[in-house]
Amino acid sequence: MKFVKQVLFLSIVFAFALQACGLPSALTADEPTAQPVATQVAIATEQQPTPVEIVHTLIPFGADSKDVANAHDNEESNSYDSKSVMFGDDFNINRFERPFTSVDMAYLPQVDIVDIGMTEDDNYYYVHIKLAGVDPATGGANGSYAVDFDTSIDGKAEFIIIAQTPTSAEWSTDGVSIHADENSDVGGESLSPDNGYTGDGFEKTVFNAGTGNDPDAAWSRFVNEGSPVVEIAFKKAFLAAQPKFMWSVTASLATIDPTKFYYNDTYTIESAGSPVLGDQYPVKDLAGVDNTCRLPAGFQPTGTEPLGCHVGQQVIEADPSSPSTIHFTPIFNICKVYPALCELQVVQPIKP
Ligand SMILES: [Ca+2]
Ligand SMILES: [Ca+2]
Ligand SMILES: [Ca+2]
Ligand SMILES: [Ca+2]
Repeated sequence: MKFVKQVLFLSIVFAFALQACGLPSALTADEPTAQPVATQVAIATEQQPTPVEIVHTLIPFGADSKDVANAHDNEESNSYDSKSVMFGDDFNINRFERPFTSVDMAYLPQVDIVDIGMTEDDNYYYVHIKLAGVDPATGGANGSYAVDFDTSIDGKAEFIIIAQTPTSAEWSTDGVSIHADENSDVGGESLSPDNGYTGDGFEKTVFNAGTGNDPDAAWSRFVNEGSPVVEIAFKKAFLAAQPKFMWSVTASLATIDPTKFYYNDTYTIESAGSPVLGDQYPVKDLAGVDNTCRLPAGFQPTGTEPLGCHVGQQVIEADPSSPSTIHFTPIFNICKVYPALCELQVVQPIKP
């Protein structure tokens, strides 16, 4: 009991010392003591991190960059009146073609991917995402646009870059973030739906709107000259140790949550609904989403890469009838293979 009283007394002293901080010295002359004041300073330091000014030194250029790969995605702009799709949506292999609102199946051209491509120059990879149209209300690309990188080439991505509502025709880091799956649990056990997925997806945010060790790591812009195109630039230096990967693109009207990105693990086929006429029609909780097959960068595909796009006459798509046969590399620690990527650290930006 005596101990409790002492603690209570010390707590009162401490609370009073905090309150007394801003008072005139005459009123605080008798107040104790050194230790509570020291504690107070520590708390104040913790709550108010020193803001860091973002200074860019390398800005993407984009023009004259050379082709890495490109592909076409299903387009719904000529057939959306049917409020359904025939191709490009297969829940079992995490492929989606549903640029429609939930249940009503109203068309959302700003998240209907038509073509994707990657180019490169000395400093950056550039991902080009051509959309079927813009948001009729704003004339813009009001969605989340993401590119995910499968550096172990097993169908499971190791990190993702998300560009949220890119508005500027100039390159900007605003709304651009990078998230890594350090503990290798994206996608669960296999490409098949995991019943009751409990992983944390891409849990490690390594870049956010230009904050961090490298403020020039990732950028986006929205160009609408003839066709609406979202572009995402990513510094090549981070993959220099092993510049070989597969990549794909996702567009979503809802903000993409990097911890819940493999939708066939985080939704059930019943809750997701489907744009294909049948038992699960129409689209339900998983609405306004489009994604693409995977393209190679830095190597010639062998034809066995999971979820690969068709290349010329060669079919390199995984067999959708047996996705359970595709199992992921057991442990692929992105932060060990590409340490520079994970050494990016998100810090508090200066408030305008
Ligand atoms: Ca698609
Ligand atoms: Ca599409
Ligand atoms: Ca899975
Ligand atoms: Ca994870």
